[in-house]
Amino acid sequence: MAALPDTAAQRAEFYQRISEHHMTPLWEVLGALVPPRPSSPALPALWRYNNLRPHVLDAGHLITAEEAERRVLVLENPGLRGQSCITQSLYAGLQLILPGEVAPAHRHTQSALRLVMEGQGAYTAVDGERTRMQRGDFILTPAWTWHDHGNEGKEPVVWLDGLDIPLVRSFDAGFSEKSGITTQIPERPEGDALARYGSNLLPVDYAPTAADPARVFVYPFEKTCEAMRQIARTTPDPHLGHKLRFVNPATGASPLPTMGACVQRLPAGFETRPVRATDGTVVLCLEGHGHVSVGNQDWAFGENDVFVVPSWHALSLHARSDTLLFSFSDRPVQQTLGLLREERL
Ligand code: 1HN
Repeated sequence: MAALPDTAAQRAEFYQRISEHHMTPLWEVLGALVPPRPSSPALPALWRYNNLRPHVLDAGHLITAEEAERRVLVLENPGLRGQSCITQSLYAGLQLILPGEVAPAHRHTQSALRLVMEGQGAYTAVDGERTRMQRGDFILTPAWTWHDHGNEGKEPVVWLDGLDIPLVRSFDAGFSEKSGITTQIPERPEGDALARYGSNLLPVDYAPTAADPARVFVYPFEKTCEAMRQIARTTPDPHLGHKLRFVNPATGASPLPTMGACVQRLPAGFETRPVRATDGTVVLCLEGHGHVSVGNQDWAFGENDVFVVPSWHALSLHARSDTLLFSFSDRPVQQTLGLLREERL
């Protein structure tokens, strides 16, 4: 029942009075604070790489990687413009590095992941070890690790960055530091971390603690493809197709504490049953093409297209050809906090 006119006026006057003391009535906001189910301000959205690519390359004419520190075009959720967010907890952007350029070494408490989309010849260095970036490689920059990038090749290199920036911002726990050196001098040969920590082997005296960053920091596309090719010979799950999550091979835990990542393969013609989950998810199409439906939106998608599935929006996928998708979300945080809910419809 609506309040009587004089009651409404009295309440408004009361709200005014208490406002001076920095107080506000809970009953006016309770429903929004504690919704019966997630009702995200984030919207489903899809970014077509063919439309983005020319603008990403244009940025290369306007600013150098070194001047920008990181030359990135942020993918802003249309429901969250101005906040540098793709979901309420996650940031995503497309980074460009041109031949001969470097992006100087720095570190921050925000964790980053990268998925290489295009181009050959770039490297990234994490805490003294380089890896050459190949298309489809999944690369980690754990919190507070030194990292820099460079392009020693002949082509522009573009990758998707995912960071937990909004999450760290919600804790007001952000620190960053620029290194005195632009480019880290390699302390170990390329491939060292993968050999020591990612080959079903571990150094005999290695006992990681919860706070230690993952030592493996690259998941080569070749290895991911080989695993997916192998499991594709079995029957796909009706909701997921063939879907695996990336792990820290030394612990089996998520490679980053704040962001989980998966690879999913759908055979040509396969249509998934709808799934909804509380972890808003960013998806990148690595191979193939198809149709995606998110809530009541749907789009065709193809190679290098990126789309976002906000919390509690039903997702279903229809592969028109053999399709490989990379995705990331804040799932490990929600699992740790006991918040994750998932419904297979
Ligand atoms: C960052 O350090 C990178 O290292 C990319 O490539 C994007 C966005 C915000 C803050 C730091 C990188 C970033 C970032």
